[in-house]
Amino acid sequence: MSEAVAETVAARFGELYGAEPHGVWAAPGRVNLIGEHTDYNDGFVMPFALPHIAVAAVSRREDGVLRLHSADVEGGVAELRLDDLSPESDKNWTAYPAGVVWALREAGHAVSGADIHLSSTVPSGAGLSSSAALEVVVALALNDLFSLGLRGWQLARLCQRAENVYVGAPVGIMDQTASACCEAGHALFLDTRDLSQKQIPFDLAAEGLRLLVVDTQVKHSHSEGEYGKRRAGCEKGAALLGVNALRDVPYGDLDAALSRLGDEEEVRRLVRHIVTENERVERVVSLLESGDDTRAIAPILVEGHASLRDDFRISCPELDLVVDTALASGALGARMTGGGFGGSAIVLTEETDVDAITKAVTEAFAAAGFTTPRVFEAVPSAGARRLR
Ligand code: GAF
Repeated sequence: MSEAVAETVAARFGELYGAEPHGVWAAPGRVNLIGEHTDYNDGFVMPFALPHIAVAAVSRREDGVLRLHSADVEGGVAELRLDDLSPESDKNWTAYPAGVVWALREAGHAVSGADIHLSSTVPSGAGLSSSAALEVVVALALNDLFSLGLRGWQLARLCQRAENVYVGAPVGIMDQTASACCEAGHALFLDTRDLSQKQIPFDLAAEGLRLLVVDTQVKHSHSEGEYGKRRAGCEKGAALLGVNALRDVPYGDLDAALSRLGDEEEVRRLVRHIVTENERVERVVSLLESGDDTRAIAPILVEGHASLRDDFRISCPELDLVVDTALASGALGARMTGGGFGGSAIVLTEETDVDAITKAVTEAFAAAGFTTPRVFEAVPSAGARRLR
């Protein structure tokens, strides 16, 4: 399948730029199994890659020009001069690939220009890391074409810098690392403090299980204020507690830490979510590593959703409706995934209950007057790679 996609994207590159591309690369979107908003607190996360990919056909240039085109956005080829790239100057989709070029050059890597055509199957604004997929596919292509020799986690760091500084969204490091480093059939246990990683086998089908993604179709964006407010609140909590990051508050010290926060009720809630969420990731990892029944992780997913809804306060009626309806229709576990305020939820279920749950959620959305959700099965897939 990837070969056919590479062929199509390369052919379109040829029409746009009048020559064969020097190569074609792919980078996936992700869902996060557990560990939400922990990544900018130096904590733990556990995403896996989706089969949905951003694909880039790219050729190297030597003349300081960057040309960009997307199959997914109306409009022609955008032409930029590398020397003119400057943070927060671009509010369009082109800021993601241009930001990566800017970040590579800012870090001292000799990138002298490129022609790029992009095409993505990662739903945008659905909390499935469509932006990270775009960034990582461009970073990987340039890494290869300019022989930069950077590893996956290094590309992820540069992509995060592009998004933080060039695009202006204060995101953590999870999505870019997931897109760059995930492996098929595995979830990625990532320590966001030092980016140490462990690939955890995650084969739901072997146990008669499925993981559904329910895209609520409620769009969200991290450059809007609420994500940044949560991040600032967590940083305030760490400062009040005298630690570098909330990662440094041990789970066993949570009550004492909360009492030290006195009447800072908002900060207390944020701290409680982060400290308990890190502990939930550790519990999920140890259950999966023990080789026990994967069903055992389901209640932890449900706890995680309650914490995001009640303490971190980033759920929304549509996400809550997915979780409540799925659980009432026989799902083993469910939670929102990603940044929140819309986007997607995940549902862990027996294979035999997939249809009933999909029907129940779709009907509940119709009854509530919400836009019809998009439901699909998530299979842990490969990370970023060269297709040709
Ligand atoms: C978004 C961000 F981009 C990630 O860095 C992470 O914080 C996530 O929200 C929440 O876990 O996807």
